[in-house]
Amino acid sequence: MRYAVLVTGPAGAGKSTFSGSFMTHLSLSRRTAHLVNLDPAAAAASFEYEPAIDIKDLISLEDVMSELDYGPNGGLVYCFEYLLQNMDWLEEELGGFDDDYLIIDCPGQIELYTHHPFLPTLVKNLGRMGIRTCAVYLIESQFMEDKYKFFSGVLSAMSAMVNLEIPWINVMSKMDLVTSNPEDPSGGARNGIRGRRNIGRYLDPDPMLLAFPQGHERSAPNPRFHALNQAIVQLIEDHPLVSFLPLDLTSSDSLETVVSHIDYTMQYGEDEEPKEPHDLDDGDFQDLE
Ligand SMILES: Nc1nc2c(ncn2[C@@H]2O[C@H](COP(=O)(O)OP(=O)(O)OP(=O)(O)O)[C@@H](O)[C@H]2O)c(=O)[nH]1
Ligand SMILES: [Mg+2]
Repeated sequence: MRYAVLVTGPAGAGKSTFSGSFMTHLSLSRRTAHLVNLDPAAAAASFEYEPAIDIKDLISLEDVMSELDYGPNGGLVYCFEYLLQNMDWLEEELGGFDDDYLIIDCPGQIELYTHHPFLPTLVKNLGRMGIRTCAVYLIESQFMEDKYKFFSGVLSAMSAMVNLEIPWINVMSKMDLVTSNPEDPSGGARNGIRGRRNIGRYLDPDPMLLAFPQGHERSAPNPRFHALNQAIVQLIEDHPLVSFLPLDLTSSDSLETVVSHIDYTMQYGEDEEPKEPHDLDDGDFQDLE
């Protein structure tokens, strides 16, 4: 059985950094993993590990921009469309990896997750090749700075989830930036991020955070926005899938927890049959006779 983890999320969420730490974690656990880079704009220096498969071997943003005169955003869309038309390239590259674990580092363009057909097509192709795939969606702890930023993060995660329809884990990355000092009277506000005593409300969202506009808790909210906010609150309340696992890369326990959730979500190793005695050659019992 082959497994693939799509590491997704908005720009700068920490996808490449997490992919590197994930690789290290698996190799320390004596598991073989390969890094796949799907970001045609990624600088070689951004990888802790050399990617085993790299979209830049097929097409790079730099070439598209210089040769076709595209700007950076149009150029990226061109690269993804080019990859979609050349899925056989990816299939061939992936063909060499049996029984392995692929960590697929995705680009950070938000349109890839909300409406572009690139990832759904990729996921379909992986499924057809018998690769069990799950997605990890990272948003960074700065999203907890205020509730509006936070809910835009939640909604982007939900939008990506409905676009992909595969097993899914949301992760709140860069938790090392959140102060751990409960005595800190600013509650972490010095860093612009809430302290740990408040983060429970964010990791397991309390939809009522959105029910009143900021700074207007006591005054009557604009009825039209109030109705919209209530509808969003209801949606999030009815949708038990949107909660976040905290990820602090300075703690190996934290990484371990995220990896075990990924394994569980993908049912990693469940198909490996335990070796029953009757599966063994007769020769194996010689010493017992
Ligand atoms: N403090 C802290 N910084 C981090 C962490 N993870 C990543 N960063 C920093 O955040 C920035 C972006 O990290 P990347 O891993 O490149 O993020 P990315 O999601 O791959 O970015 P794009 O590919 O450009 O979308 C870098 O400056 C990292 O050093 C983390 O766990 N803690
Ligand atoms: Mg990256």
